[in-house]
Parts: sequence; structure tokens; C-alpha cells
Amino acid sequence: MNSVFQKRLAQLEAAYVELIGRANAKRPLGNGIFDRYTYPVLTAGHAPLFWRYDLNPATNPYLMERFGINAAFNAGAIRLNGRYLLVARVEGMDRKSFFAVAESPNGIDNFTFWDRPITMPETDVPDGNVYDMRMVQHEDGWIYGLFCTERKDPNARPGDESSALAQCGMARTRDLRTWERLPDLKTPSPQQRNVVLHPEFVDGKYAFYTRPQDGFIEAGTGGGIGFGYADSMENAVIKKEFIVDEKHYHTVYEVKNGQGPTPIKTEKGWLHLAHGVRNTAAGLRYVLYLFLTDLTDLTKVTHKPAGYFLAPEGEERVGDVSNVAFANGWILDDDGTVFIYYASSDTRMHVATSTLDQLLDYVINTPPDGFRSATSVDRLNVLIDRNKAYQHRESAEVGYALTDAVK
Ligand code: M1P
Repeated sequence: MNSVFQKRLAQLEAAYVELIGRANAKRPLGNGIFDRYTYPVLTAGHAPLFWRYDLNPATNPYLMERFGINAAFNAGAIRLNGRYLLVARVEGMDRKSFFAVAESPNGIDNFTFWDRPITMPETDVPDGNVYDMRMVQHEDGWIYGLFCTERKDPNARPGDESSALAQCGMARTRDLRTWERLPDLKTPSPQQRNVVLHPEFVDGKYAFYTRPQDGFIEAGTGGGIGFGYADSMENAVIKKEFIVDEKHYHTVYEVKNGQGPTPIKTEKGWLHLAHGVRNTAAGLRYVLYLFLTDLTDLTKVTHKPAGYFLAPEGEERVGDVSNVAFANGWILDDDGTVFIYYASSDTRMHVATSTLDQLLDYVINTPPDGFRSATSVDRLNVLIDRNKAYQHRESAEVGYALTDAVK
């Protein structure tokens, strides 16, 4: 074995072991709603060396990368057999995405990719690109993965090599290793992305959160996060979509929005994590927000705090598609801890932790959007008044106690 090869291999292995073994820690202070962590949980660098390099010195004497990995992001999440699993969108340097499972013993660090990516069977119409899987442990006993399947637009004008069609691809599994591909979901919308399966039957039917869209990028007349029913998963057809959570002028979801992971059932309602998009002079900005829907009427939003829950911050703001926070996976632990897995700027994965109690407190007690500057000022004044009254009462009580003690 040549010494250049040997030296590089030793260095690469040491760097990989250090990255995978690195302990993650909560960042100090936080906002009382959730905690961020020091390091991303999954990056392109987490891809095993035997994915990226030909490790035979005879065929790769310079130990060059032969299969470059560009990013690991937009991961679905599930807890299975006590392990925290991310089904990441791994993107090669060739821009093709595929799915790969990374597992951790604690949900916050040591994420390690399984030896092989997921081999996803195709339908009769091959996928151009697949990404953003939402994992759902459905009450029918299957684990479903719903994802975007993107194909070249067959009606693209000659010379147009970028127009694409997005639809919802679907597959199911018991173990995340072997997958059965199902036909793509059919809906009335010309294109679909960010489709998510509800974990329970509703009146005996499968229920889906959809995101009707006119074009590949523009949601257009597709008014927001939709909802619809299908009789089966083997031939899933949604005949009518109801808009549950609308886009709205001058909000963080004025251009488009999309359901994140499947909602979590709580005593107060179904808790949803979603992304909202607005336009700026610097391009689109993606942030995350929360809302709650009624336990029985799934189309009724009962609580929705104004603005964003989590926005890209610091280094998270920079990446392949900058200024993006995107989440399609979260895990609720038995003790009420919620692991929120979010990607930054289409490049890497992070975790934020909270509890169900905190998230419900946030979603129920944070004022909704009033849609005007004046209503925001009114709400701020209400809070200031309450704080002043409270502080006045507190200091009056403390003053009384002190006077009593002096007597
Ligand atoms: O680049 C930001 C995101 O853009 C798309 O999301 P949406 O359909 O809501 O615009 C997706 O391609 C997503 O993967 C990506 O992170």
C-alpha cells in the first residue's frame, strides 16, 4: 500500500470517528419553548467512508472521492425498537437525492448511517428525484413513507430542461430495510408536495394532509395546507381537498406553506409542525410554525400562534438554499420529550428539544396573528399592562412583608 494512501486513510478515519462520536450539548438559555443544540446531528460528512471512497489502493491510489455527498437534510423521523431513526434526504454531488437511515441511541448525537441507502422500488414511471420523506406509523400496522417524486415535465417546451412535475410517492415497510412501493397518490391538483399521512383512520378512511400547487415552485391558487380522504393505500385517490391552513397576506406563510411531519395527538388536539414561506429581496425565507387542530374535526384549526416558532439562525442561515428551516420529522418520547428534527438551508440536520407541555402552552397561549401592525401593538400593550400590574402587586406584597418583618 502506498504511503500517501495510507496516511490519507488514517486521517479520514480519525476525522470520521471524531465526528460520529462527538457529544452534542444544549445551547444555553434558549427561549423557554425549545432548546437548540451546539452541533448539527447529520451532515454530508456523516456519510460512511465506504460510500464516498474506493478503498482499494490498487484502483484508487490517490484515495479520491468517487461518490461525493453534497448534503444530508430534510429527514423523516421515527422511534423504532428504542432507537431514534432519521430517514434523511441524502444528496449526491450529482444532485440526485436518495433516502438513507441514520440511527442514534439518544436522539441528539452519535447518528450513524446504516451500511446501505434505501433501495426504493419504482413505479412504471421512473422517478427523476425523490426527497423529503414523512414517516408515519399508521394504525393499520404499516410504517408508511410519503415523499416527493419529481419527474421532468413531459410538456416542457423544447430546450426547457428545468420544468418538473412533483407528485406524492408512497411506500410502506415494517423495518425500514425492505420497502413496498405503492402507486403515487392521485389528487385534483396538478402538482403535489409535502403530502403527509394522518396516523389514524378517519371514518374508516385514510386521511392525508396535502399541498395543492399550480406549478413546481408556485403554490399559486392552491390555497395552503389541504386535507383529503382516500379509501385505500393501494390505489389512493383523493377526490376533494379541503384547505385547513391557509396562506395569508403579510404573514410568514404568505407565499406558501406545507405540513411538516405527521401531527402528534394530544389531549388538547392534534399538534402540527409546518413550514411557511415568504418572499424577500434576498429570495424565499422558510420558517417553521405550529398550530393545533380539533381532535374530531381535523379540518378545524383551534389555535395558531402568530409568526414563526423556529427560524434559521446563525450558521443555519447559510447553505445550498440559504435562509431555509424545514422540518419533516419529529419524535415524541414516552416521558413527553419532543425531538424536533429540522434542516437548515437544504444542507444539514439539527435537533431541537422541547416537551409536549411546553409546545401546547406555546401554541395555546401565544396570541394569534392580527394581520396588522396596530393589532400587534395592541397585543404587546396587553402584555405590558399585565406585567406592570403583576410587578406592582408583587412589589406591594414584598414591601408589606418587609415592613412586617421590621416590626
Ligand atoms: O428549498 C427549500 C424547500 O423547497 C421545497 O419546499 P416547498 O415545496 O414548500 O417549496 C422542497 O423542495 C424542499 O425540499 C426544500 O427544502
